[in-house]
This record gives sequence, C-alpha cells and structure tokens, in this order.
Amino acid sequence: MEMTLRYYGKEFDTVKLEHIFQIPGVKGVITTLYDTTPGQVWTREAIQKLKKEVSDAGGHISGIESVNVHDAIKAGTFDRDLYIDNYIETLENLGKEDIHLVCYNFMPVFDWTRSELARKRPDGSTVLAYNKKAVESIKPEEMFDSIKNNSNGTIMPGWEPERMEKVKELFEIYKDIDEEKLFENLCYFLRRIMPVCNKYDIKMAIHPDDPAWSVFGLPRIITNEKNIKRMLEAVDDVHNGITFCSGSYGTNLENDLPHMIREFKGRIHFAHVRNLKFNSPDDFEEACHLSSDGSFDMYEIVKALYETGFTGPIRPDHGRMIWDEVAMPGYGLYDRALGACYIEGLWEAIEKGNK
Ligand code: DNO
Repeated sequence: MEMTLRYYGKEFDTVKLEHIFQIPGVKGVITTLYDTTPGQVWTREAIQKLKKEVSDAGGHISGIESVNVHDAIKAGTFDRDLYIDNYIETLENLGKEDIHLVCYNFMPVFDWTRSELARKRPDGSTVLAYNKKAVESIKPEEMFDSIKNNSNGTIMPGWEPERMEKVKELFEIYKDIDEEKLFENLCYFLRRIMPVCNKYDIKMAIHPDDPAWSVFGLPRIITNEKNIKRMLEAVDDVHNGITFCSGSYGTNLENDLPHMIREFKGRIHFAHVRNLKFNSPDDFEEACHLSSDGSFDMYEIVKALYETGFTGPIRPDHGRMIWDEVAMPGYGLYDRALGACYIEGLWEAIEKGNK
C-alpha cells in the first residue's frame, strides 16, 4: 500500500502540500481539478499544471478523487453520450499524463450527506455526524445552507453552489429512475469507458454511497456486498473496481467490512480507512481513526487489506477538528496526519508479524 492524503489544490485547500509531505510516509496525494464542473473535459494543460504544483512540493499524484459524473449519465437522459464522450476525453488526457487511478461516485444529485459538520465530542474536538431523523425532517436546500454556513468558508466536495442552483431540476430528471434503472445506467457508462481505461491502464474505483441508504427519496445502489458483486460481474474487467471506504460501507451495520475486503480482492483499487462511532443505529459520528474510539475494528480492516495483497493508495479519511485548526470540515491536517501514522503503524505491525 501507499499512504496518501487528499488534497484539493492550492486555491481551495486549507492545508498546504508542504505540510502534507511532512507527514511520515506520505509522498503521494489524491487530488482533483476542483474548479471543473461535472461534464467538462479536463485539458492536458490543466492536468500538467496540477502535476507540477505537486512535484514542486516534493511529491506526486497517486490518483484522482474525483472526476465527477454528470447527472445526465446517472439519470440516462437523451444527451448522456455527449457527456460520456467528454468523460472519455478526460480519461484519455489523464492517461497521457500517466495518471492511472480515478475515484468517482454514482450518487444521484448529491454526494455524501451529513446532518452536522461540527458535532462537539467530550474532548472538545468536533466531527461530522449523521442523525437519520434530523435528515428526514429537512429539505435538501436546507441541508445545503447548513453545510455552506458551517464549512469554515470552504466549498465542500459534493456541495458545490452550481449543483445547488439546479437542485429542483435535478430532482425532476430522477423522478422515474429507480435502483434498477440507475444500475443499468452505471453499467452503460462503465461499458463505454472500459476501452479507454484498458488502453491507458486506468483503474476506475467507484466510491460507495454515503450513507449507504436512500436519502431524500433518491435511489442509491453502491451500498452493500450484493450490489458491488453484481456491478463487478456485470462489467467484468479489472479496470472496473471499487474504492473501499470503511466509513461509508460501515454506515450499514450489516456490512461485514473485513469480509467484504476479502471478497473483492483484486478489484479494490483505493482505500479510505476511517472509523465511525454509532450512538444508535440511526445516529453516528466520525470518531478518530483508533479502534478504541469508534465502532469498527481497524486492525481487522487493515489486516484484510494486507492479507489480500493490497498495493494501491490508502488515505486516512475525514479527521476530527482538533488543536484549534480551522479547515474544511473533515479535511484538516492534524487529525488526518494522526490517522495516517496510526494506519501505517498497524500495517507495519501486521507485516512484521507475518514474517
Ligand atoms: C467525502 C468524500 C466523497 C468522495 C466522492 C467520490 O468526503 O468521501 O466526496 O470523494 O464521493 O466521488
């Protein structure tokens, strides 16, 4: 495995690349062109500029998170092929620039959802949290406003203003889309992009739906073992793979995380490793990475990755806000740095224990 950190680019991130590369063991970042909108072609020039920014700071790009998928593709509207052509062109340009991992998601309208961005924990740190009843009692616009007002002046991924301007229109195009139709649209998209992925050896790694259930009545499909299996079998190409995000799959308490890692051996191209603390099945908060702080056994998760011969990038995921840091919620430097070292420590112990 390679330890990495997510980075949004110098105009958007509150964390500096130079600081990221001071974290022990981190020389790679997972990044994106944060100022592009879904459907837009990423030019080679823009990709080169991003690569240079990262290499000037002493590191490299380990993968992209995300190249977002236009809603026309997810909803399968008449114009989807045009947007798929653009996506293919972006992949081609990434391939030519020697980038071989792309994380994306197939969640209608929104990306991840949370009811709070700064729930206070007993030690004074703040974390992202989800309460099912709170989410069920509000409208999507209200959630957008609350996210916007609590993001410390940053733009949260998946909650970009352009997306929200069109929220009503977006809901309209999904009105006849159920899970089955969404699944077909995903397979259609994957079949069309596989040739370019094969040509440039680009591994596509779909991110799970977070949380792993339907939100605001929209269908969600990347939620459990059965559905992933179906997707991997429907387009049976190693370039059609997954991002194993413990925090997202873990929202569904029926998902056995280490078992899923073993089951999808060879098709996990990227891992987000983080812990959640459940207060009840309908309420969880994002704990620090340590097993003892949350509901998951992080040792078993890392061990499953190790034992399945995982060689891709891992990143610590959302961190708590600690030590008075003011940053994009979930994406401060300090707690993610602690998370990275903890995961590296688990990995080293497991590796040496196996020799
Ligand atoms: C949230 C992230 C997601 C993820 C996308 C991938 O913090 O885990 O925004 O990057 O779903 O496309």
